[in-house]
Amino acid sequence: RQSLKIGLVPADGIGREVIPAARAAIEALGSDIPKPEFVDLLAGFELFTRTGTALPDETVEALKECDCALFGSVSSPSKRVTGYSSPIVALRKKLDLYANIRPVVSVAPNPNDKPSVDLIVVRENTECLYVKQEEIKSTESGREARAIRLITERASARIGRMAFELARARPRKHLTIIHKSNVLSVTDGLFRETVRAIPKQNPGRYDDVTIAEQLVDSAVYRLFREPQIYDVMVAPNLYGDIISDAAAALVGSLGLVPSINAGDSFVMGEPVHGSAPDIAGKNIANPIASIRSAALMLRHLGYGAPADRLDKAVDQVIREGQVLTPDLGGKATTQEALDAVLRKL
Ligand code: NAD
Ligand code: K
Ligand code: MN
Repeated sequence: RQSLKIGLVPADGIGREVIPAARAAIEALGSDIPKPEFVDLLAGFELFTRTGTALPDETVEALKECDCALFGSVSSPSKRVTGYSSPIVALRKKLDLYANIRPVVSVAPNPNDKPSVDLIVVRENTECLYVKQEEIKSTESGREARAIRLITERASARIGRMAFELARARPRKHLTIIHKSNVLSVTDGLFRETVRAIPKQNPGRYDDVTIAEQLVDSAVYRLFREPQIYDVMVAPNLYGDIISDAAAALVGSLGLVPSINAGDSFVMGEPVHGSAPDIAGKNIANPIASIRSAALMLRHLGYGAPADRLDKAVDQVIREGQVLTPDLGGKATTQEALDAVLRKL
């Protein structure tokens, strides 16, 4: 590659503060990566309120021309708004980004120590309740709402393979399958059974991977009590969403946790957090989740060394504890936290 075409979709709220920070961090990598060429793209609820579309076709088409992308966050209202639908949920489907990979890692106090939390949530990214097929009707006893929860063998198998591949590449090689098939024996039963069948379909490949499974509620409980038992966790969409926010609390802030939305031919980095309306516009959002998302994206594309450089710079800033944003107990602005990372680079 001569250059790296990177689509930038900051979208709403603090997305507009943290995605420019990630861009600056990528630029600071210099000749470690092919020359980045950024493409600014629109999406989001604010765009919807101005123009009536949350995800313009031009944005989707432009992304298809990019090598990779970074997405910020959208402000999806909790009340139904006619004509609006979350652009990030739509983008994951349109670009077939079927895996949401969310490493949650604490920074060890000493560079030679092991982090106390070091796990990856592998979240299925296209189905489950996020197919958003909901309906409501009036009955004699009041309104009744239902939703379809779709679990397919195809999507469960591909997310399962992704999880096994990640597990076998890690030192501990341990995979936990998260489900609730004691109650949802048909849907979660299919997810569990499909993931479990993967080693048999790939004889020898996953012999070193140890497999555990856990009901989602007790998994959250154990996550808080003994996070060190987890290595790679694979889950249907909604459970994966919830577990990763919960795990973020263990490492200090949602503002630290990155992700990539990955498919077979495209990758989009994205901080796990949302648009944080409570702090938006104040220049105090933590840019680290987005900088780490850029690192994950680069690593996924094969640029492991520059990705490590970014991660090391971030770790140093956290460890030194001098320039931290308020979510981590500090007083730094987004720009000051970014500058601290850039200095380490
Ligand atoms: P949120 O993740 O936006 O915020 C939760 C809490 O964490 C808030 O107190 C916020 O200030 C804090 N926080 C989050 N990111 C931070 C950062 N980088 N630095 C410092 N503090 C940070 O979740 P929410 O408040 O439940 O949702 C707000 C909006 O975001 C909603 O409209 C929701 O739909 C949307 N959302 C979008 C995405 C996405 O874009 N993929 C994900 C989650 C939520
Ligand atoms: K986000
Ligand atoms: Mn979430």
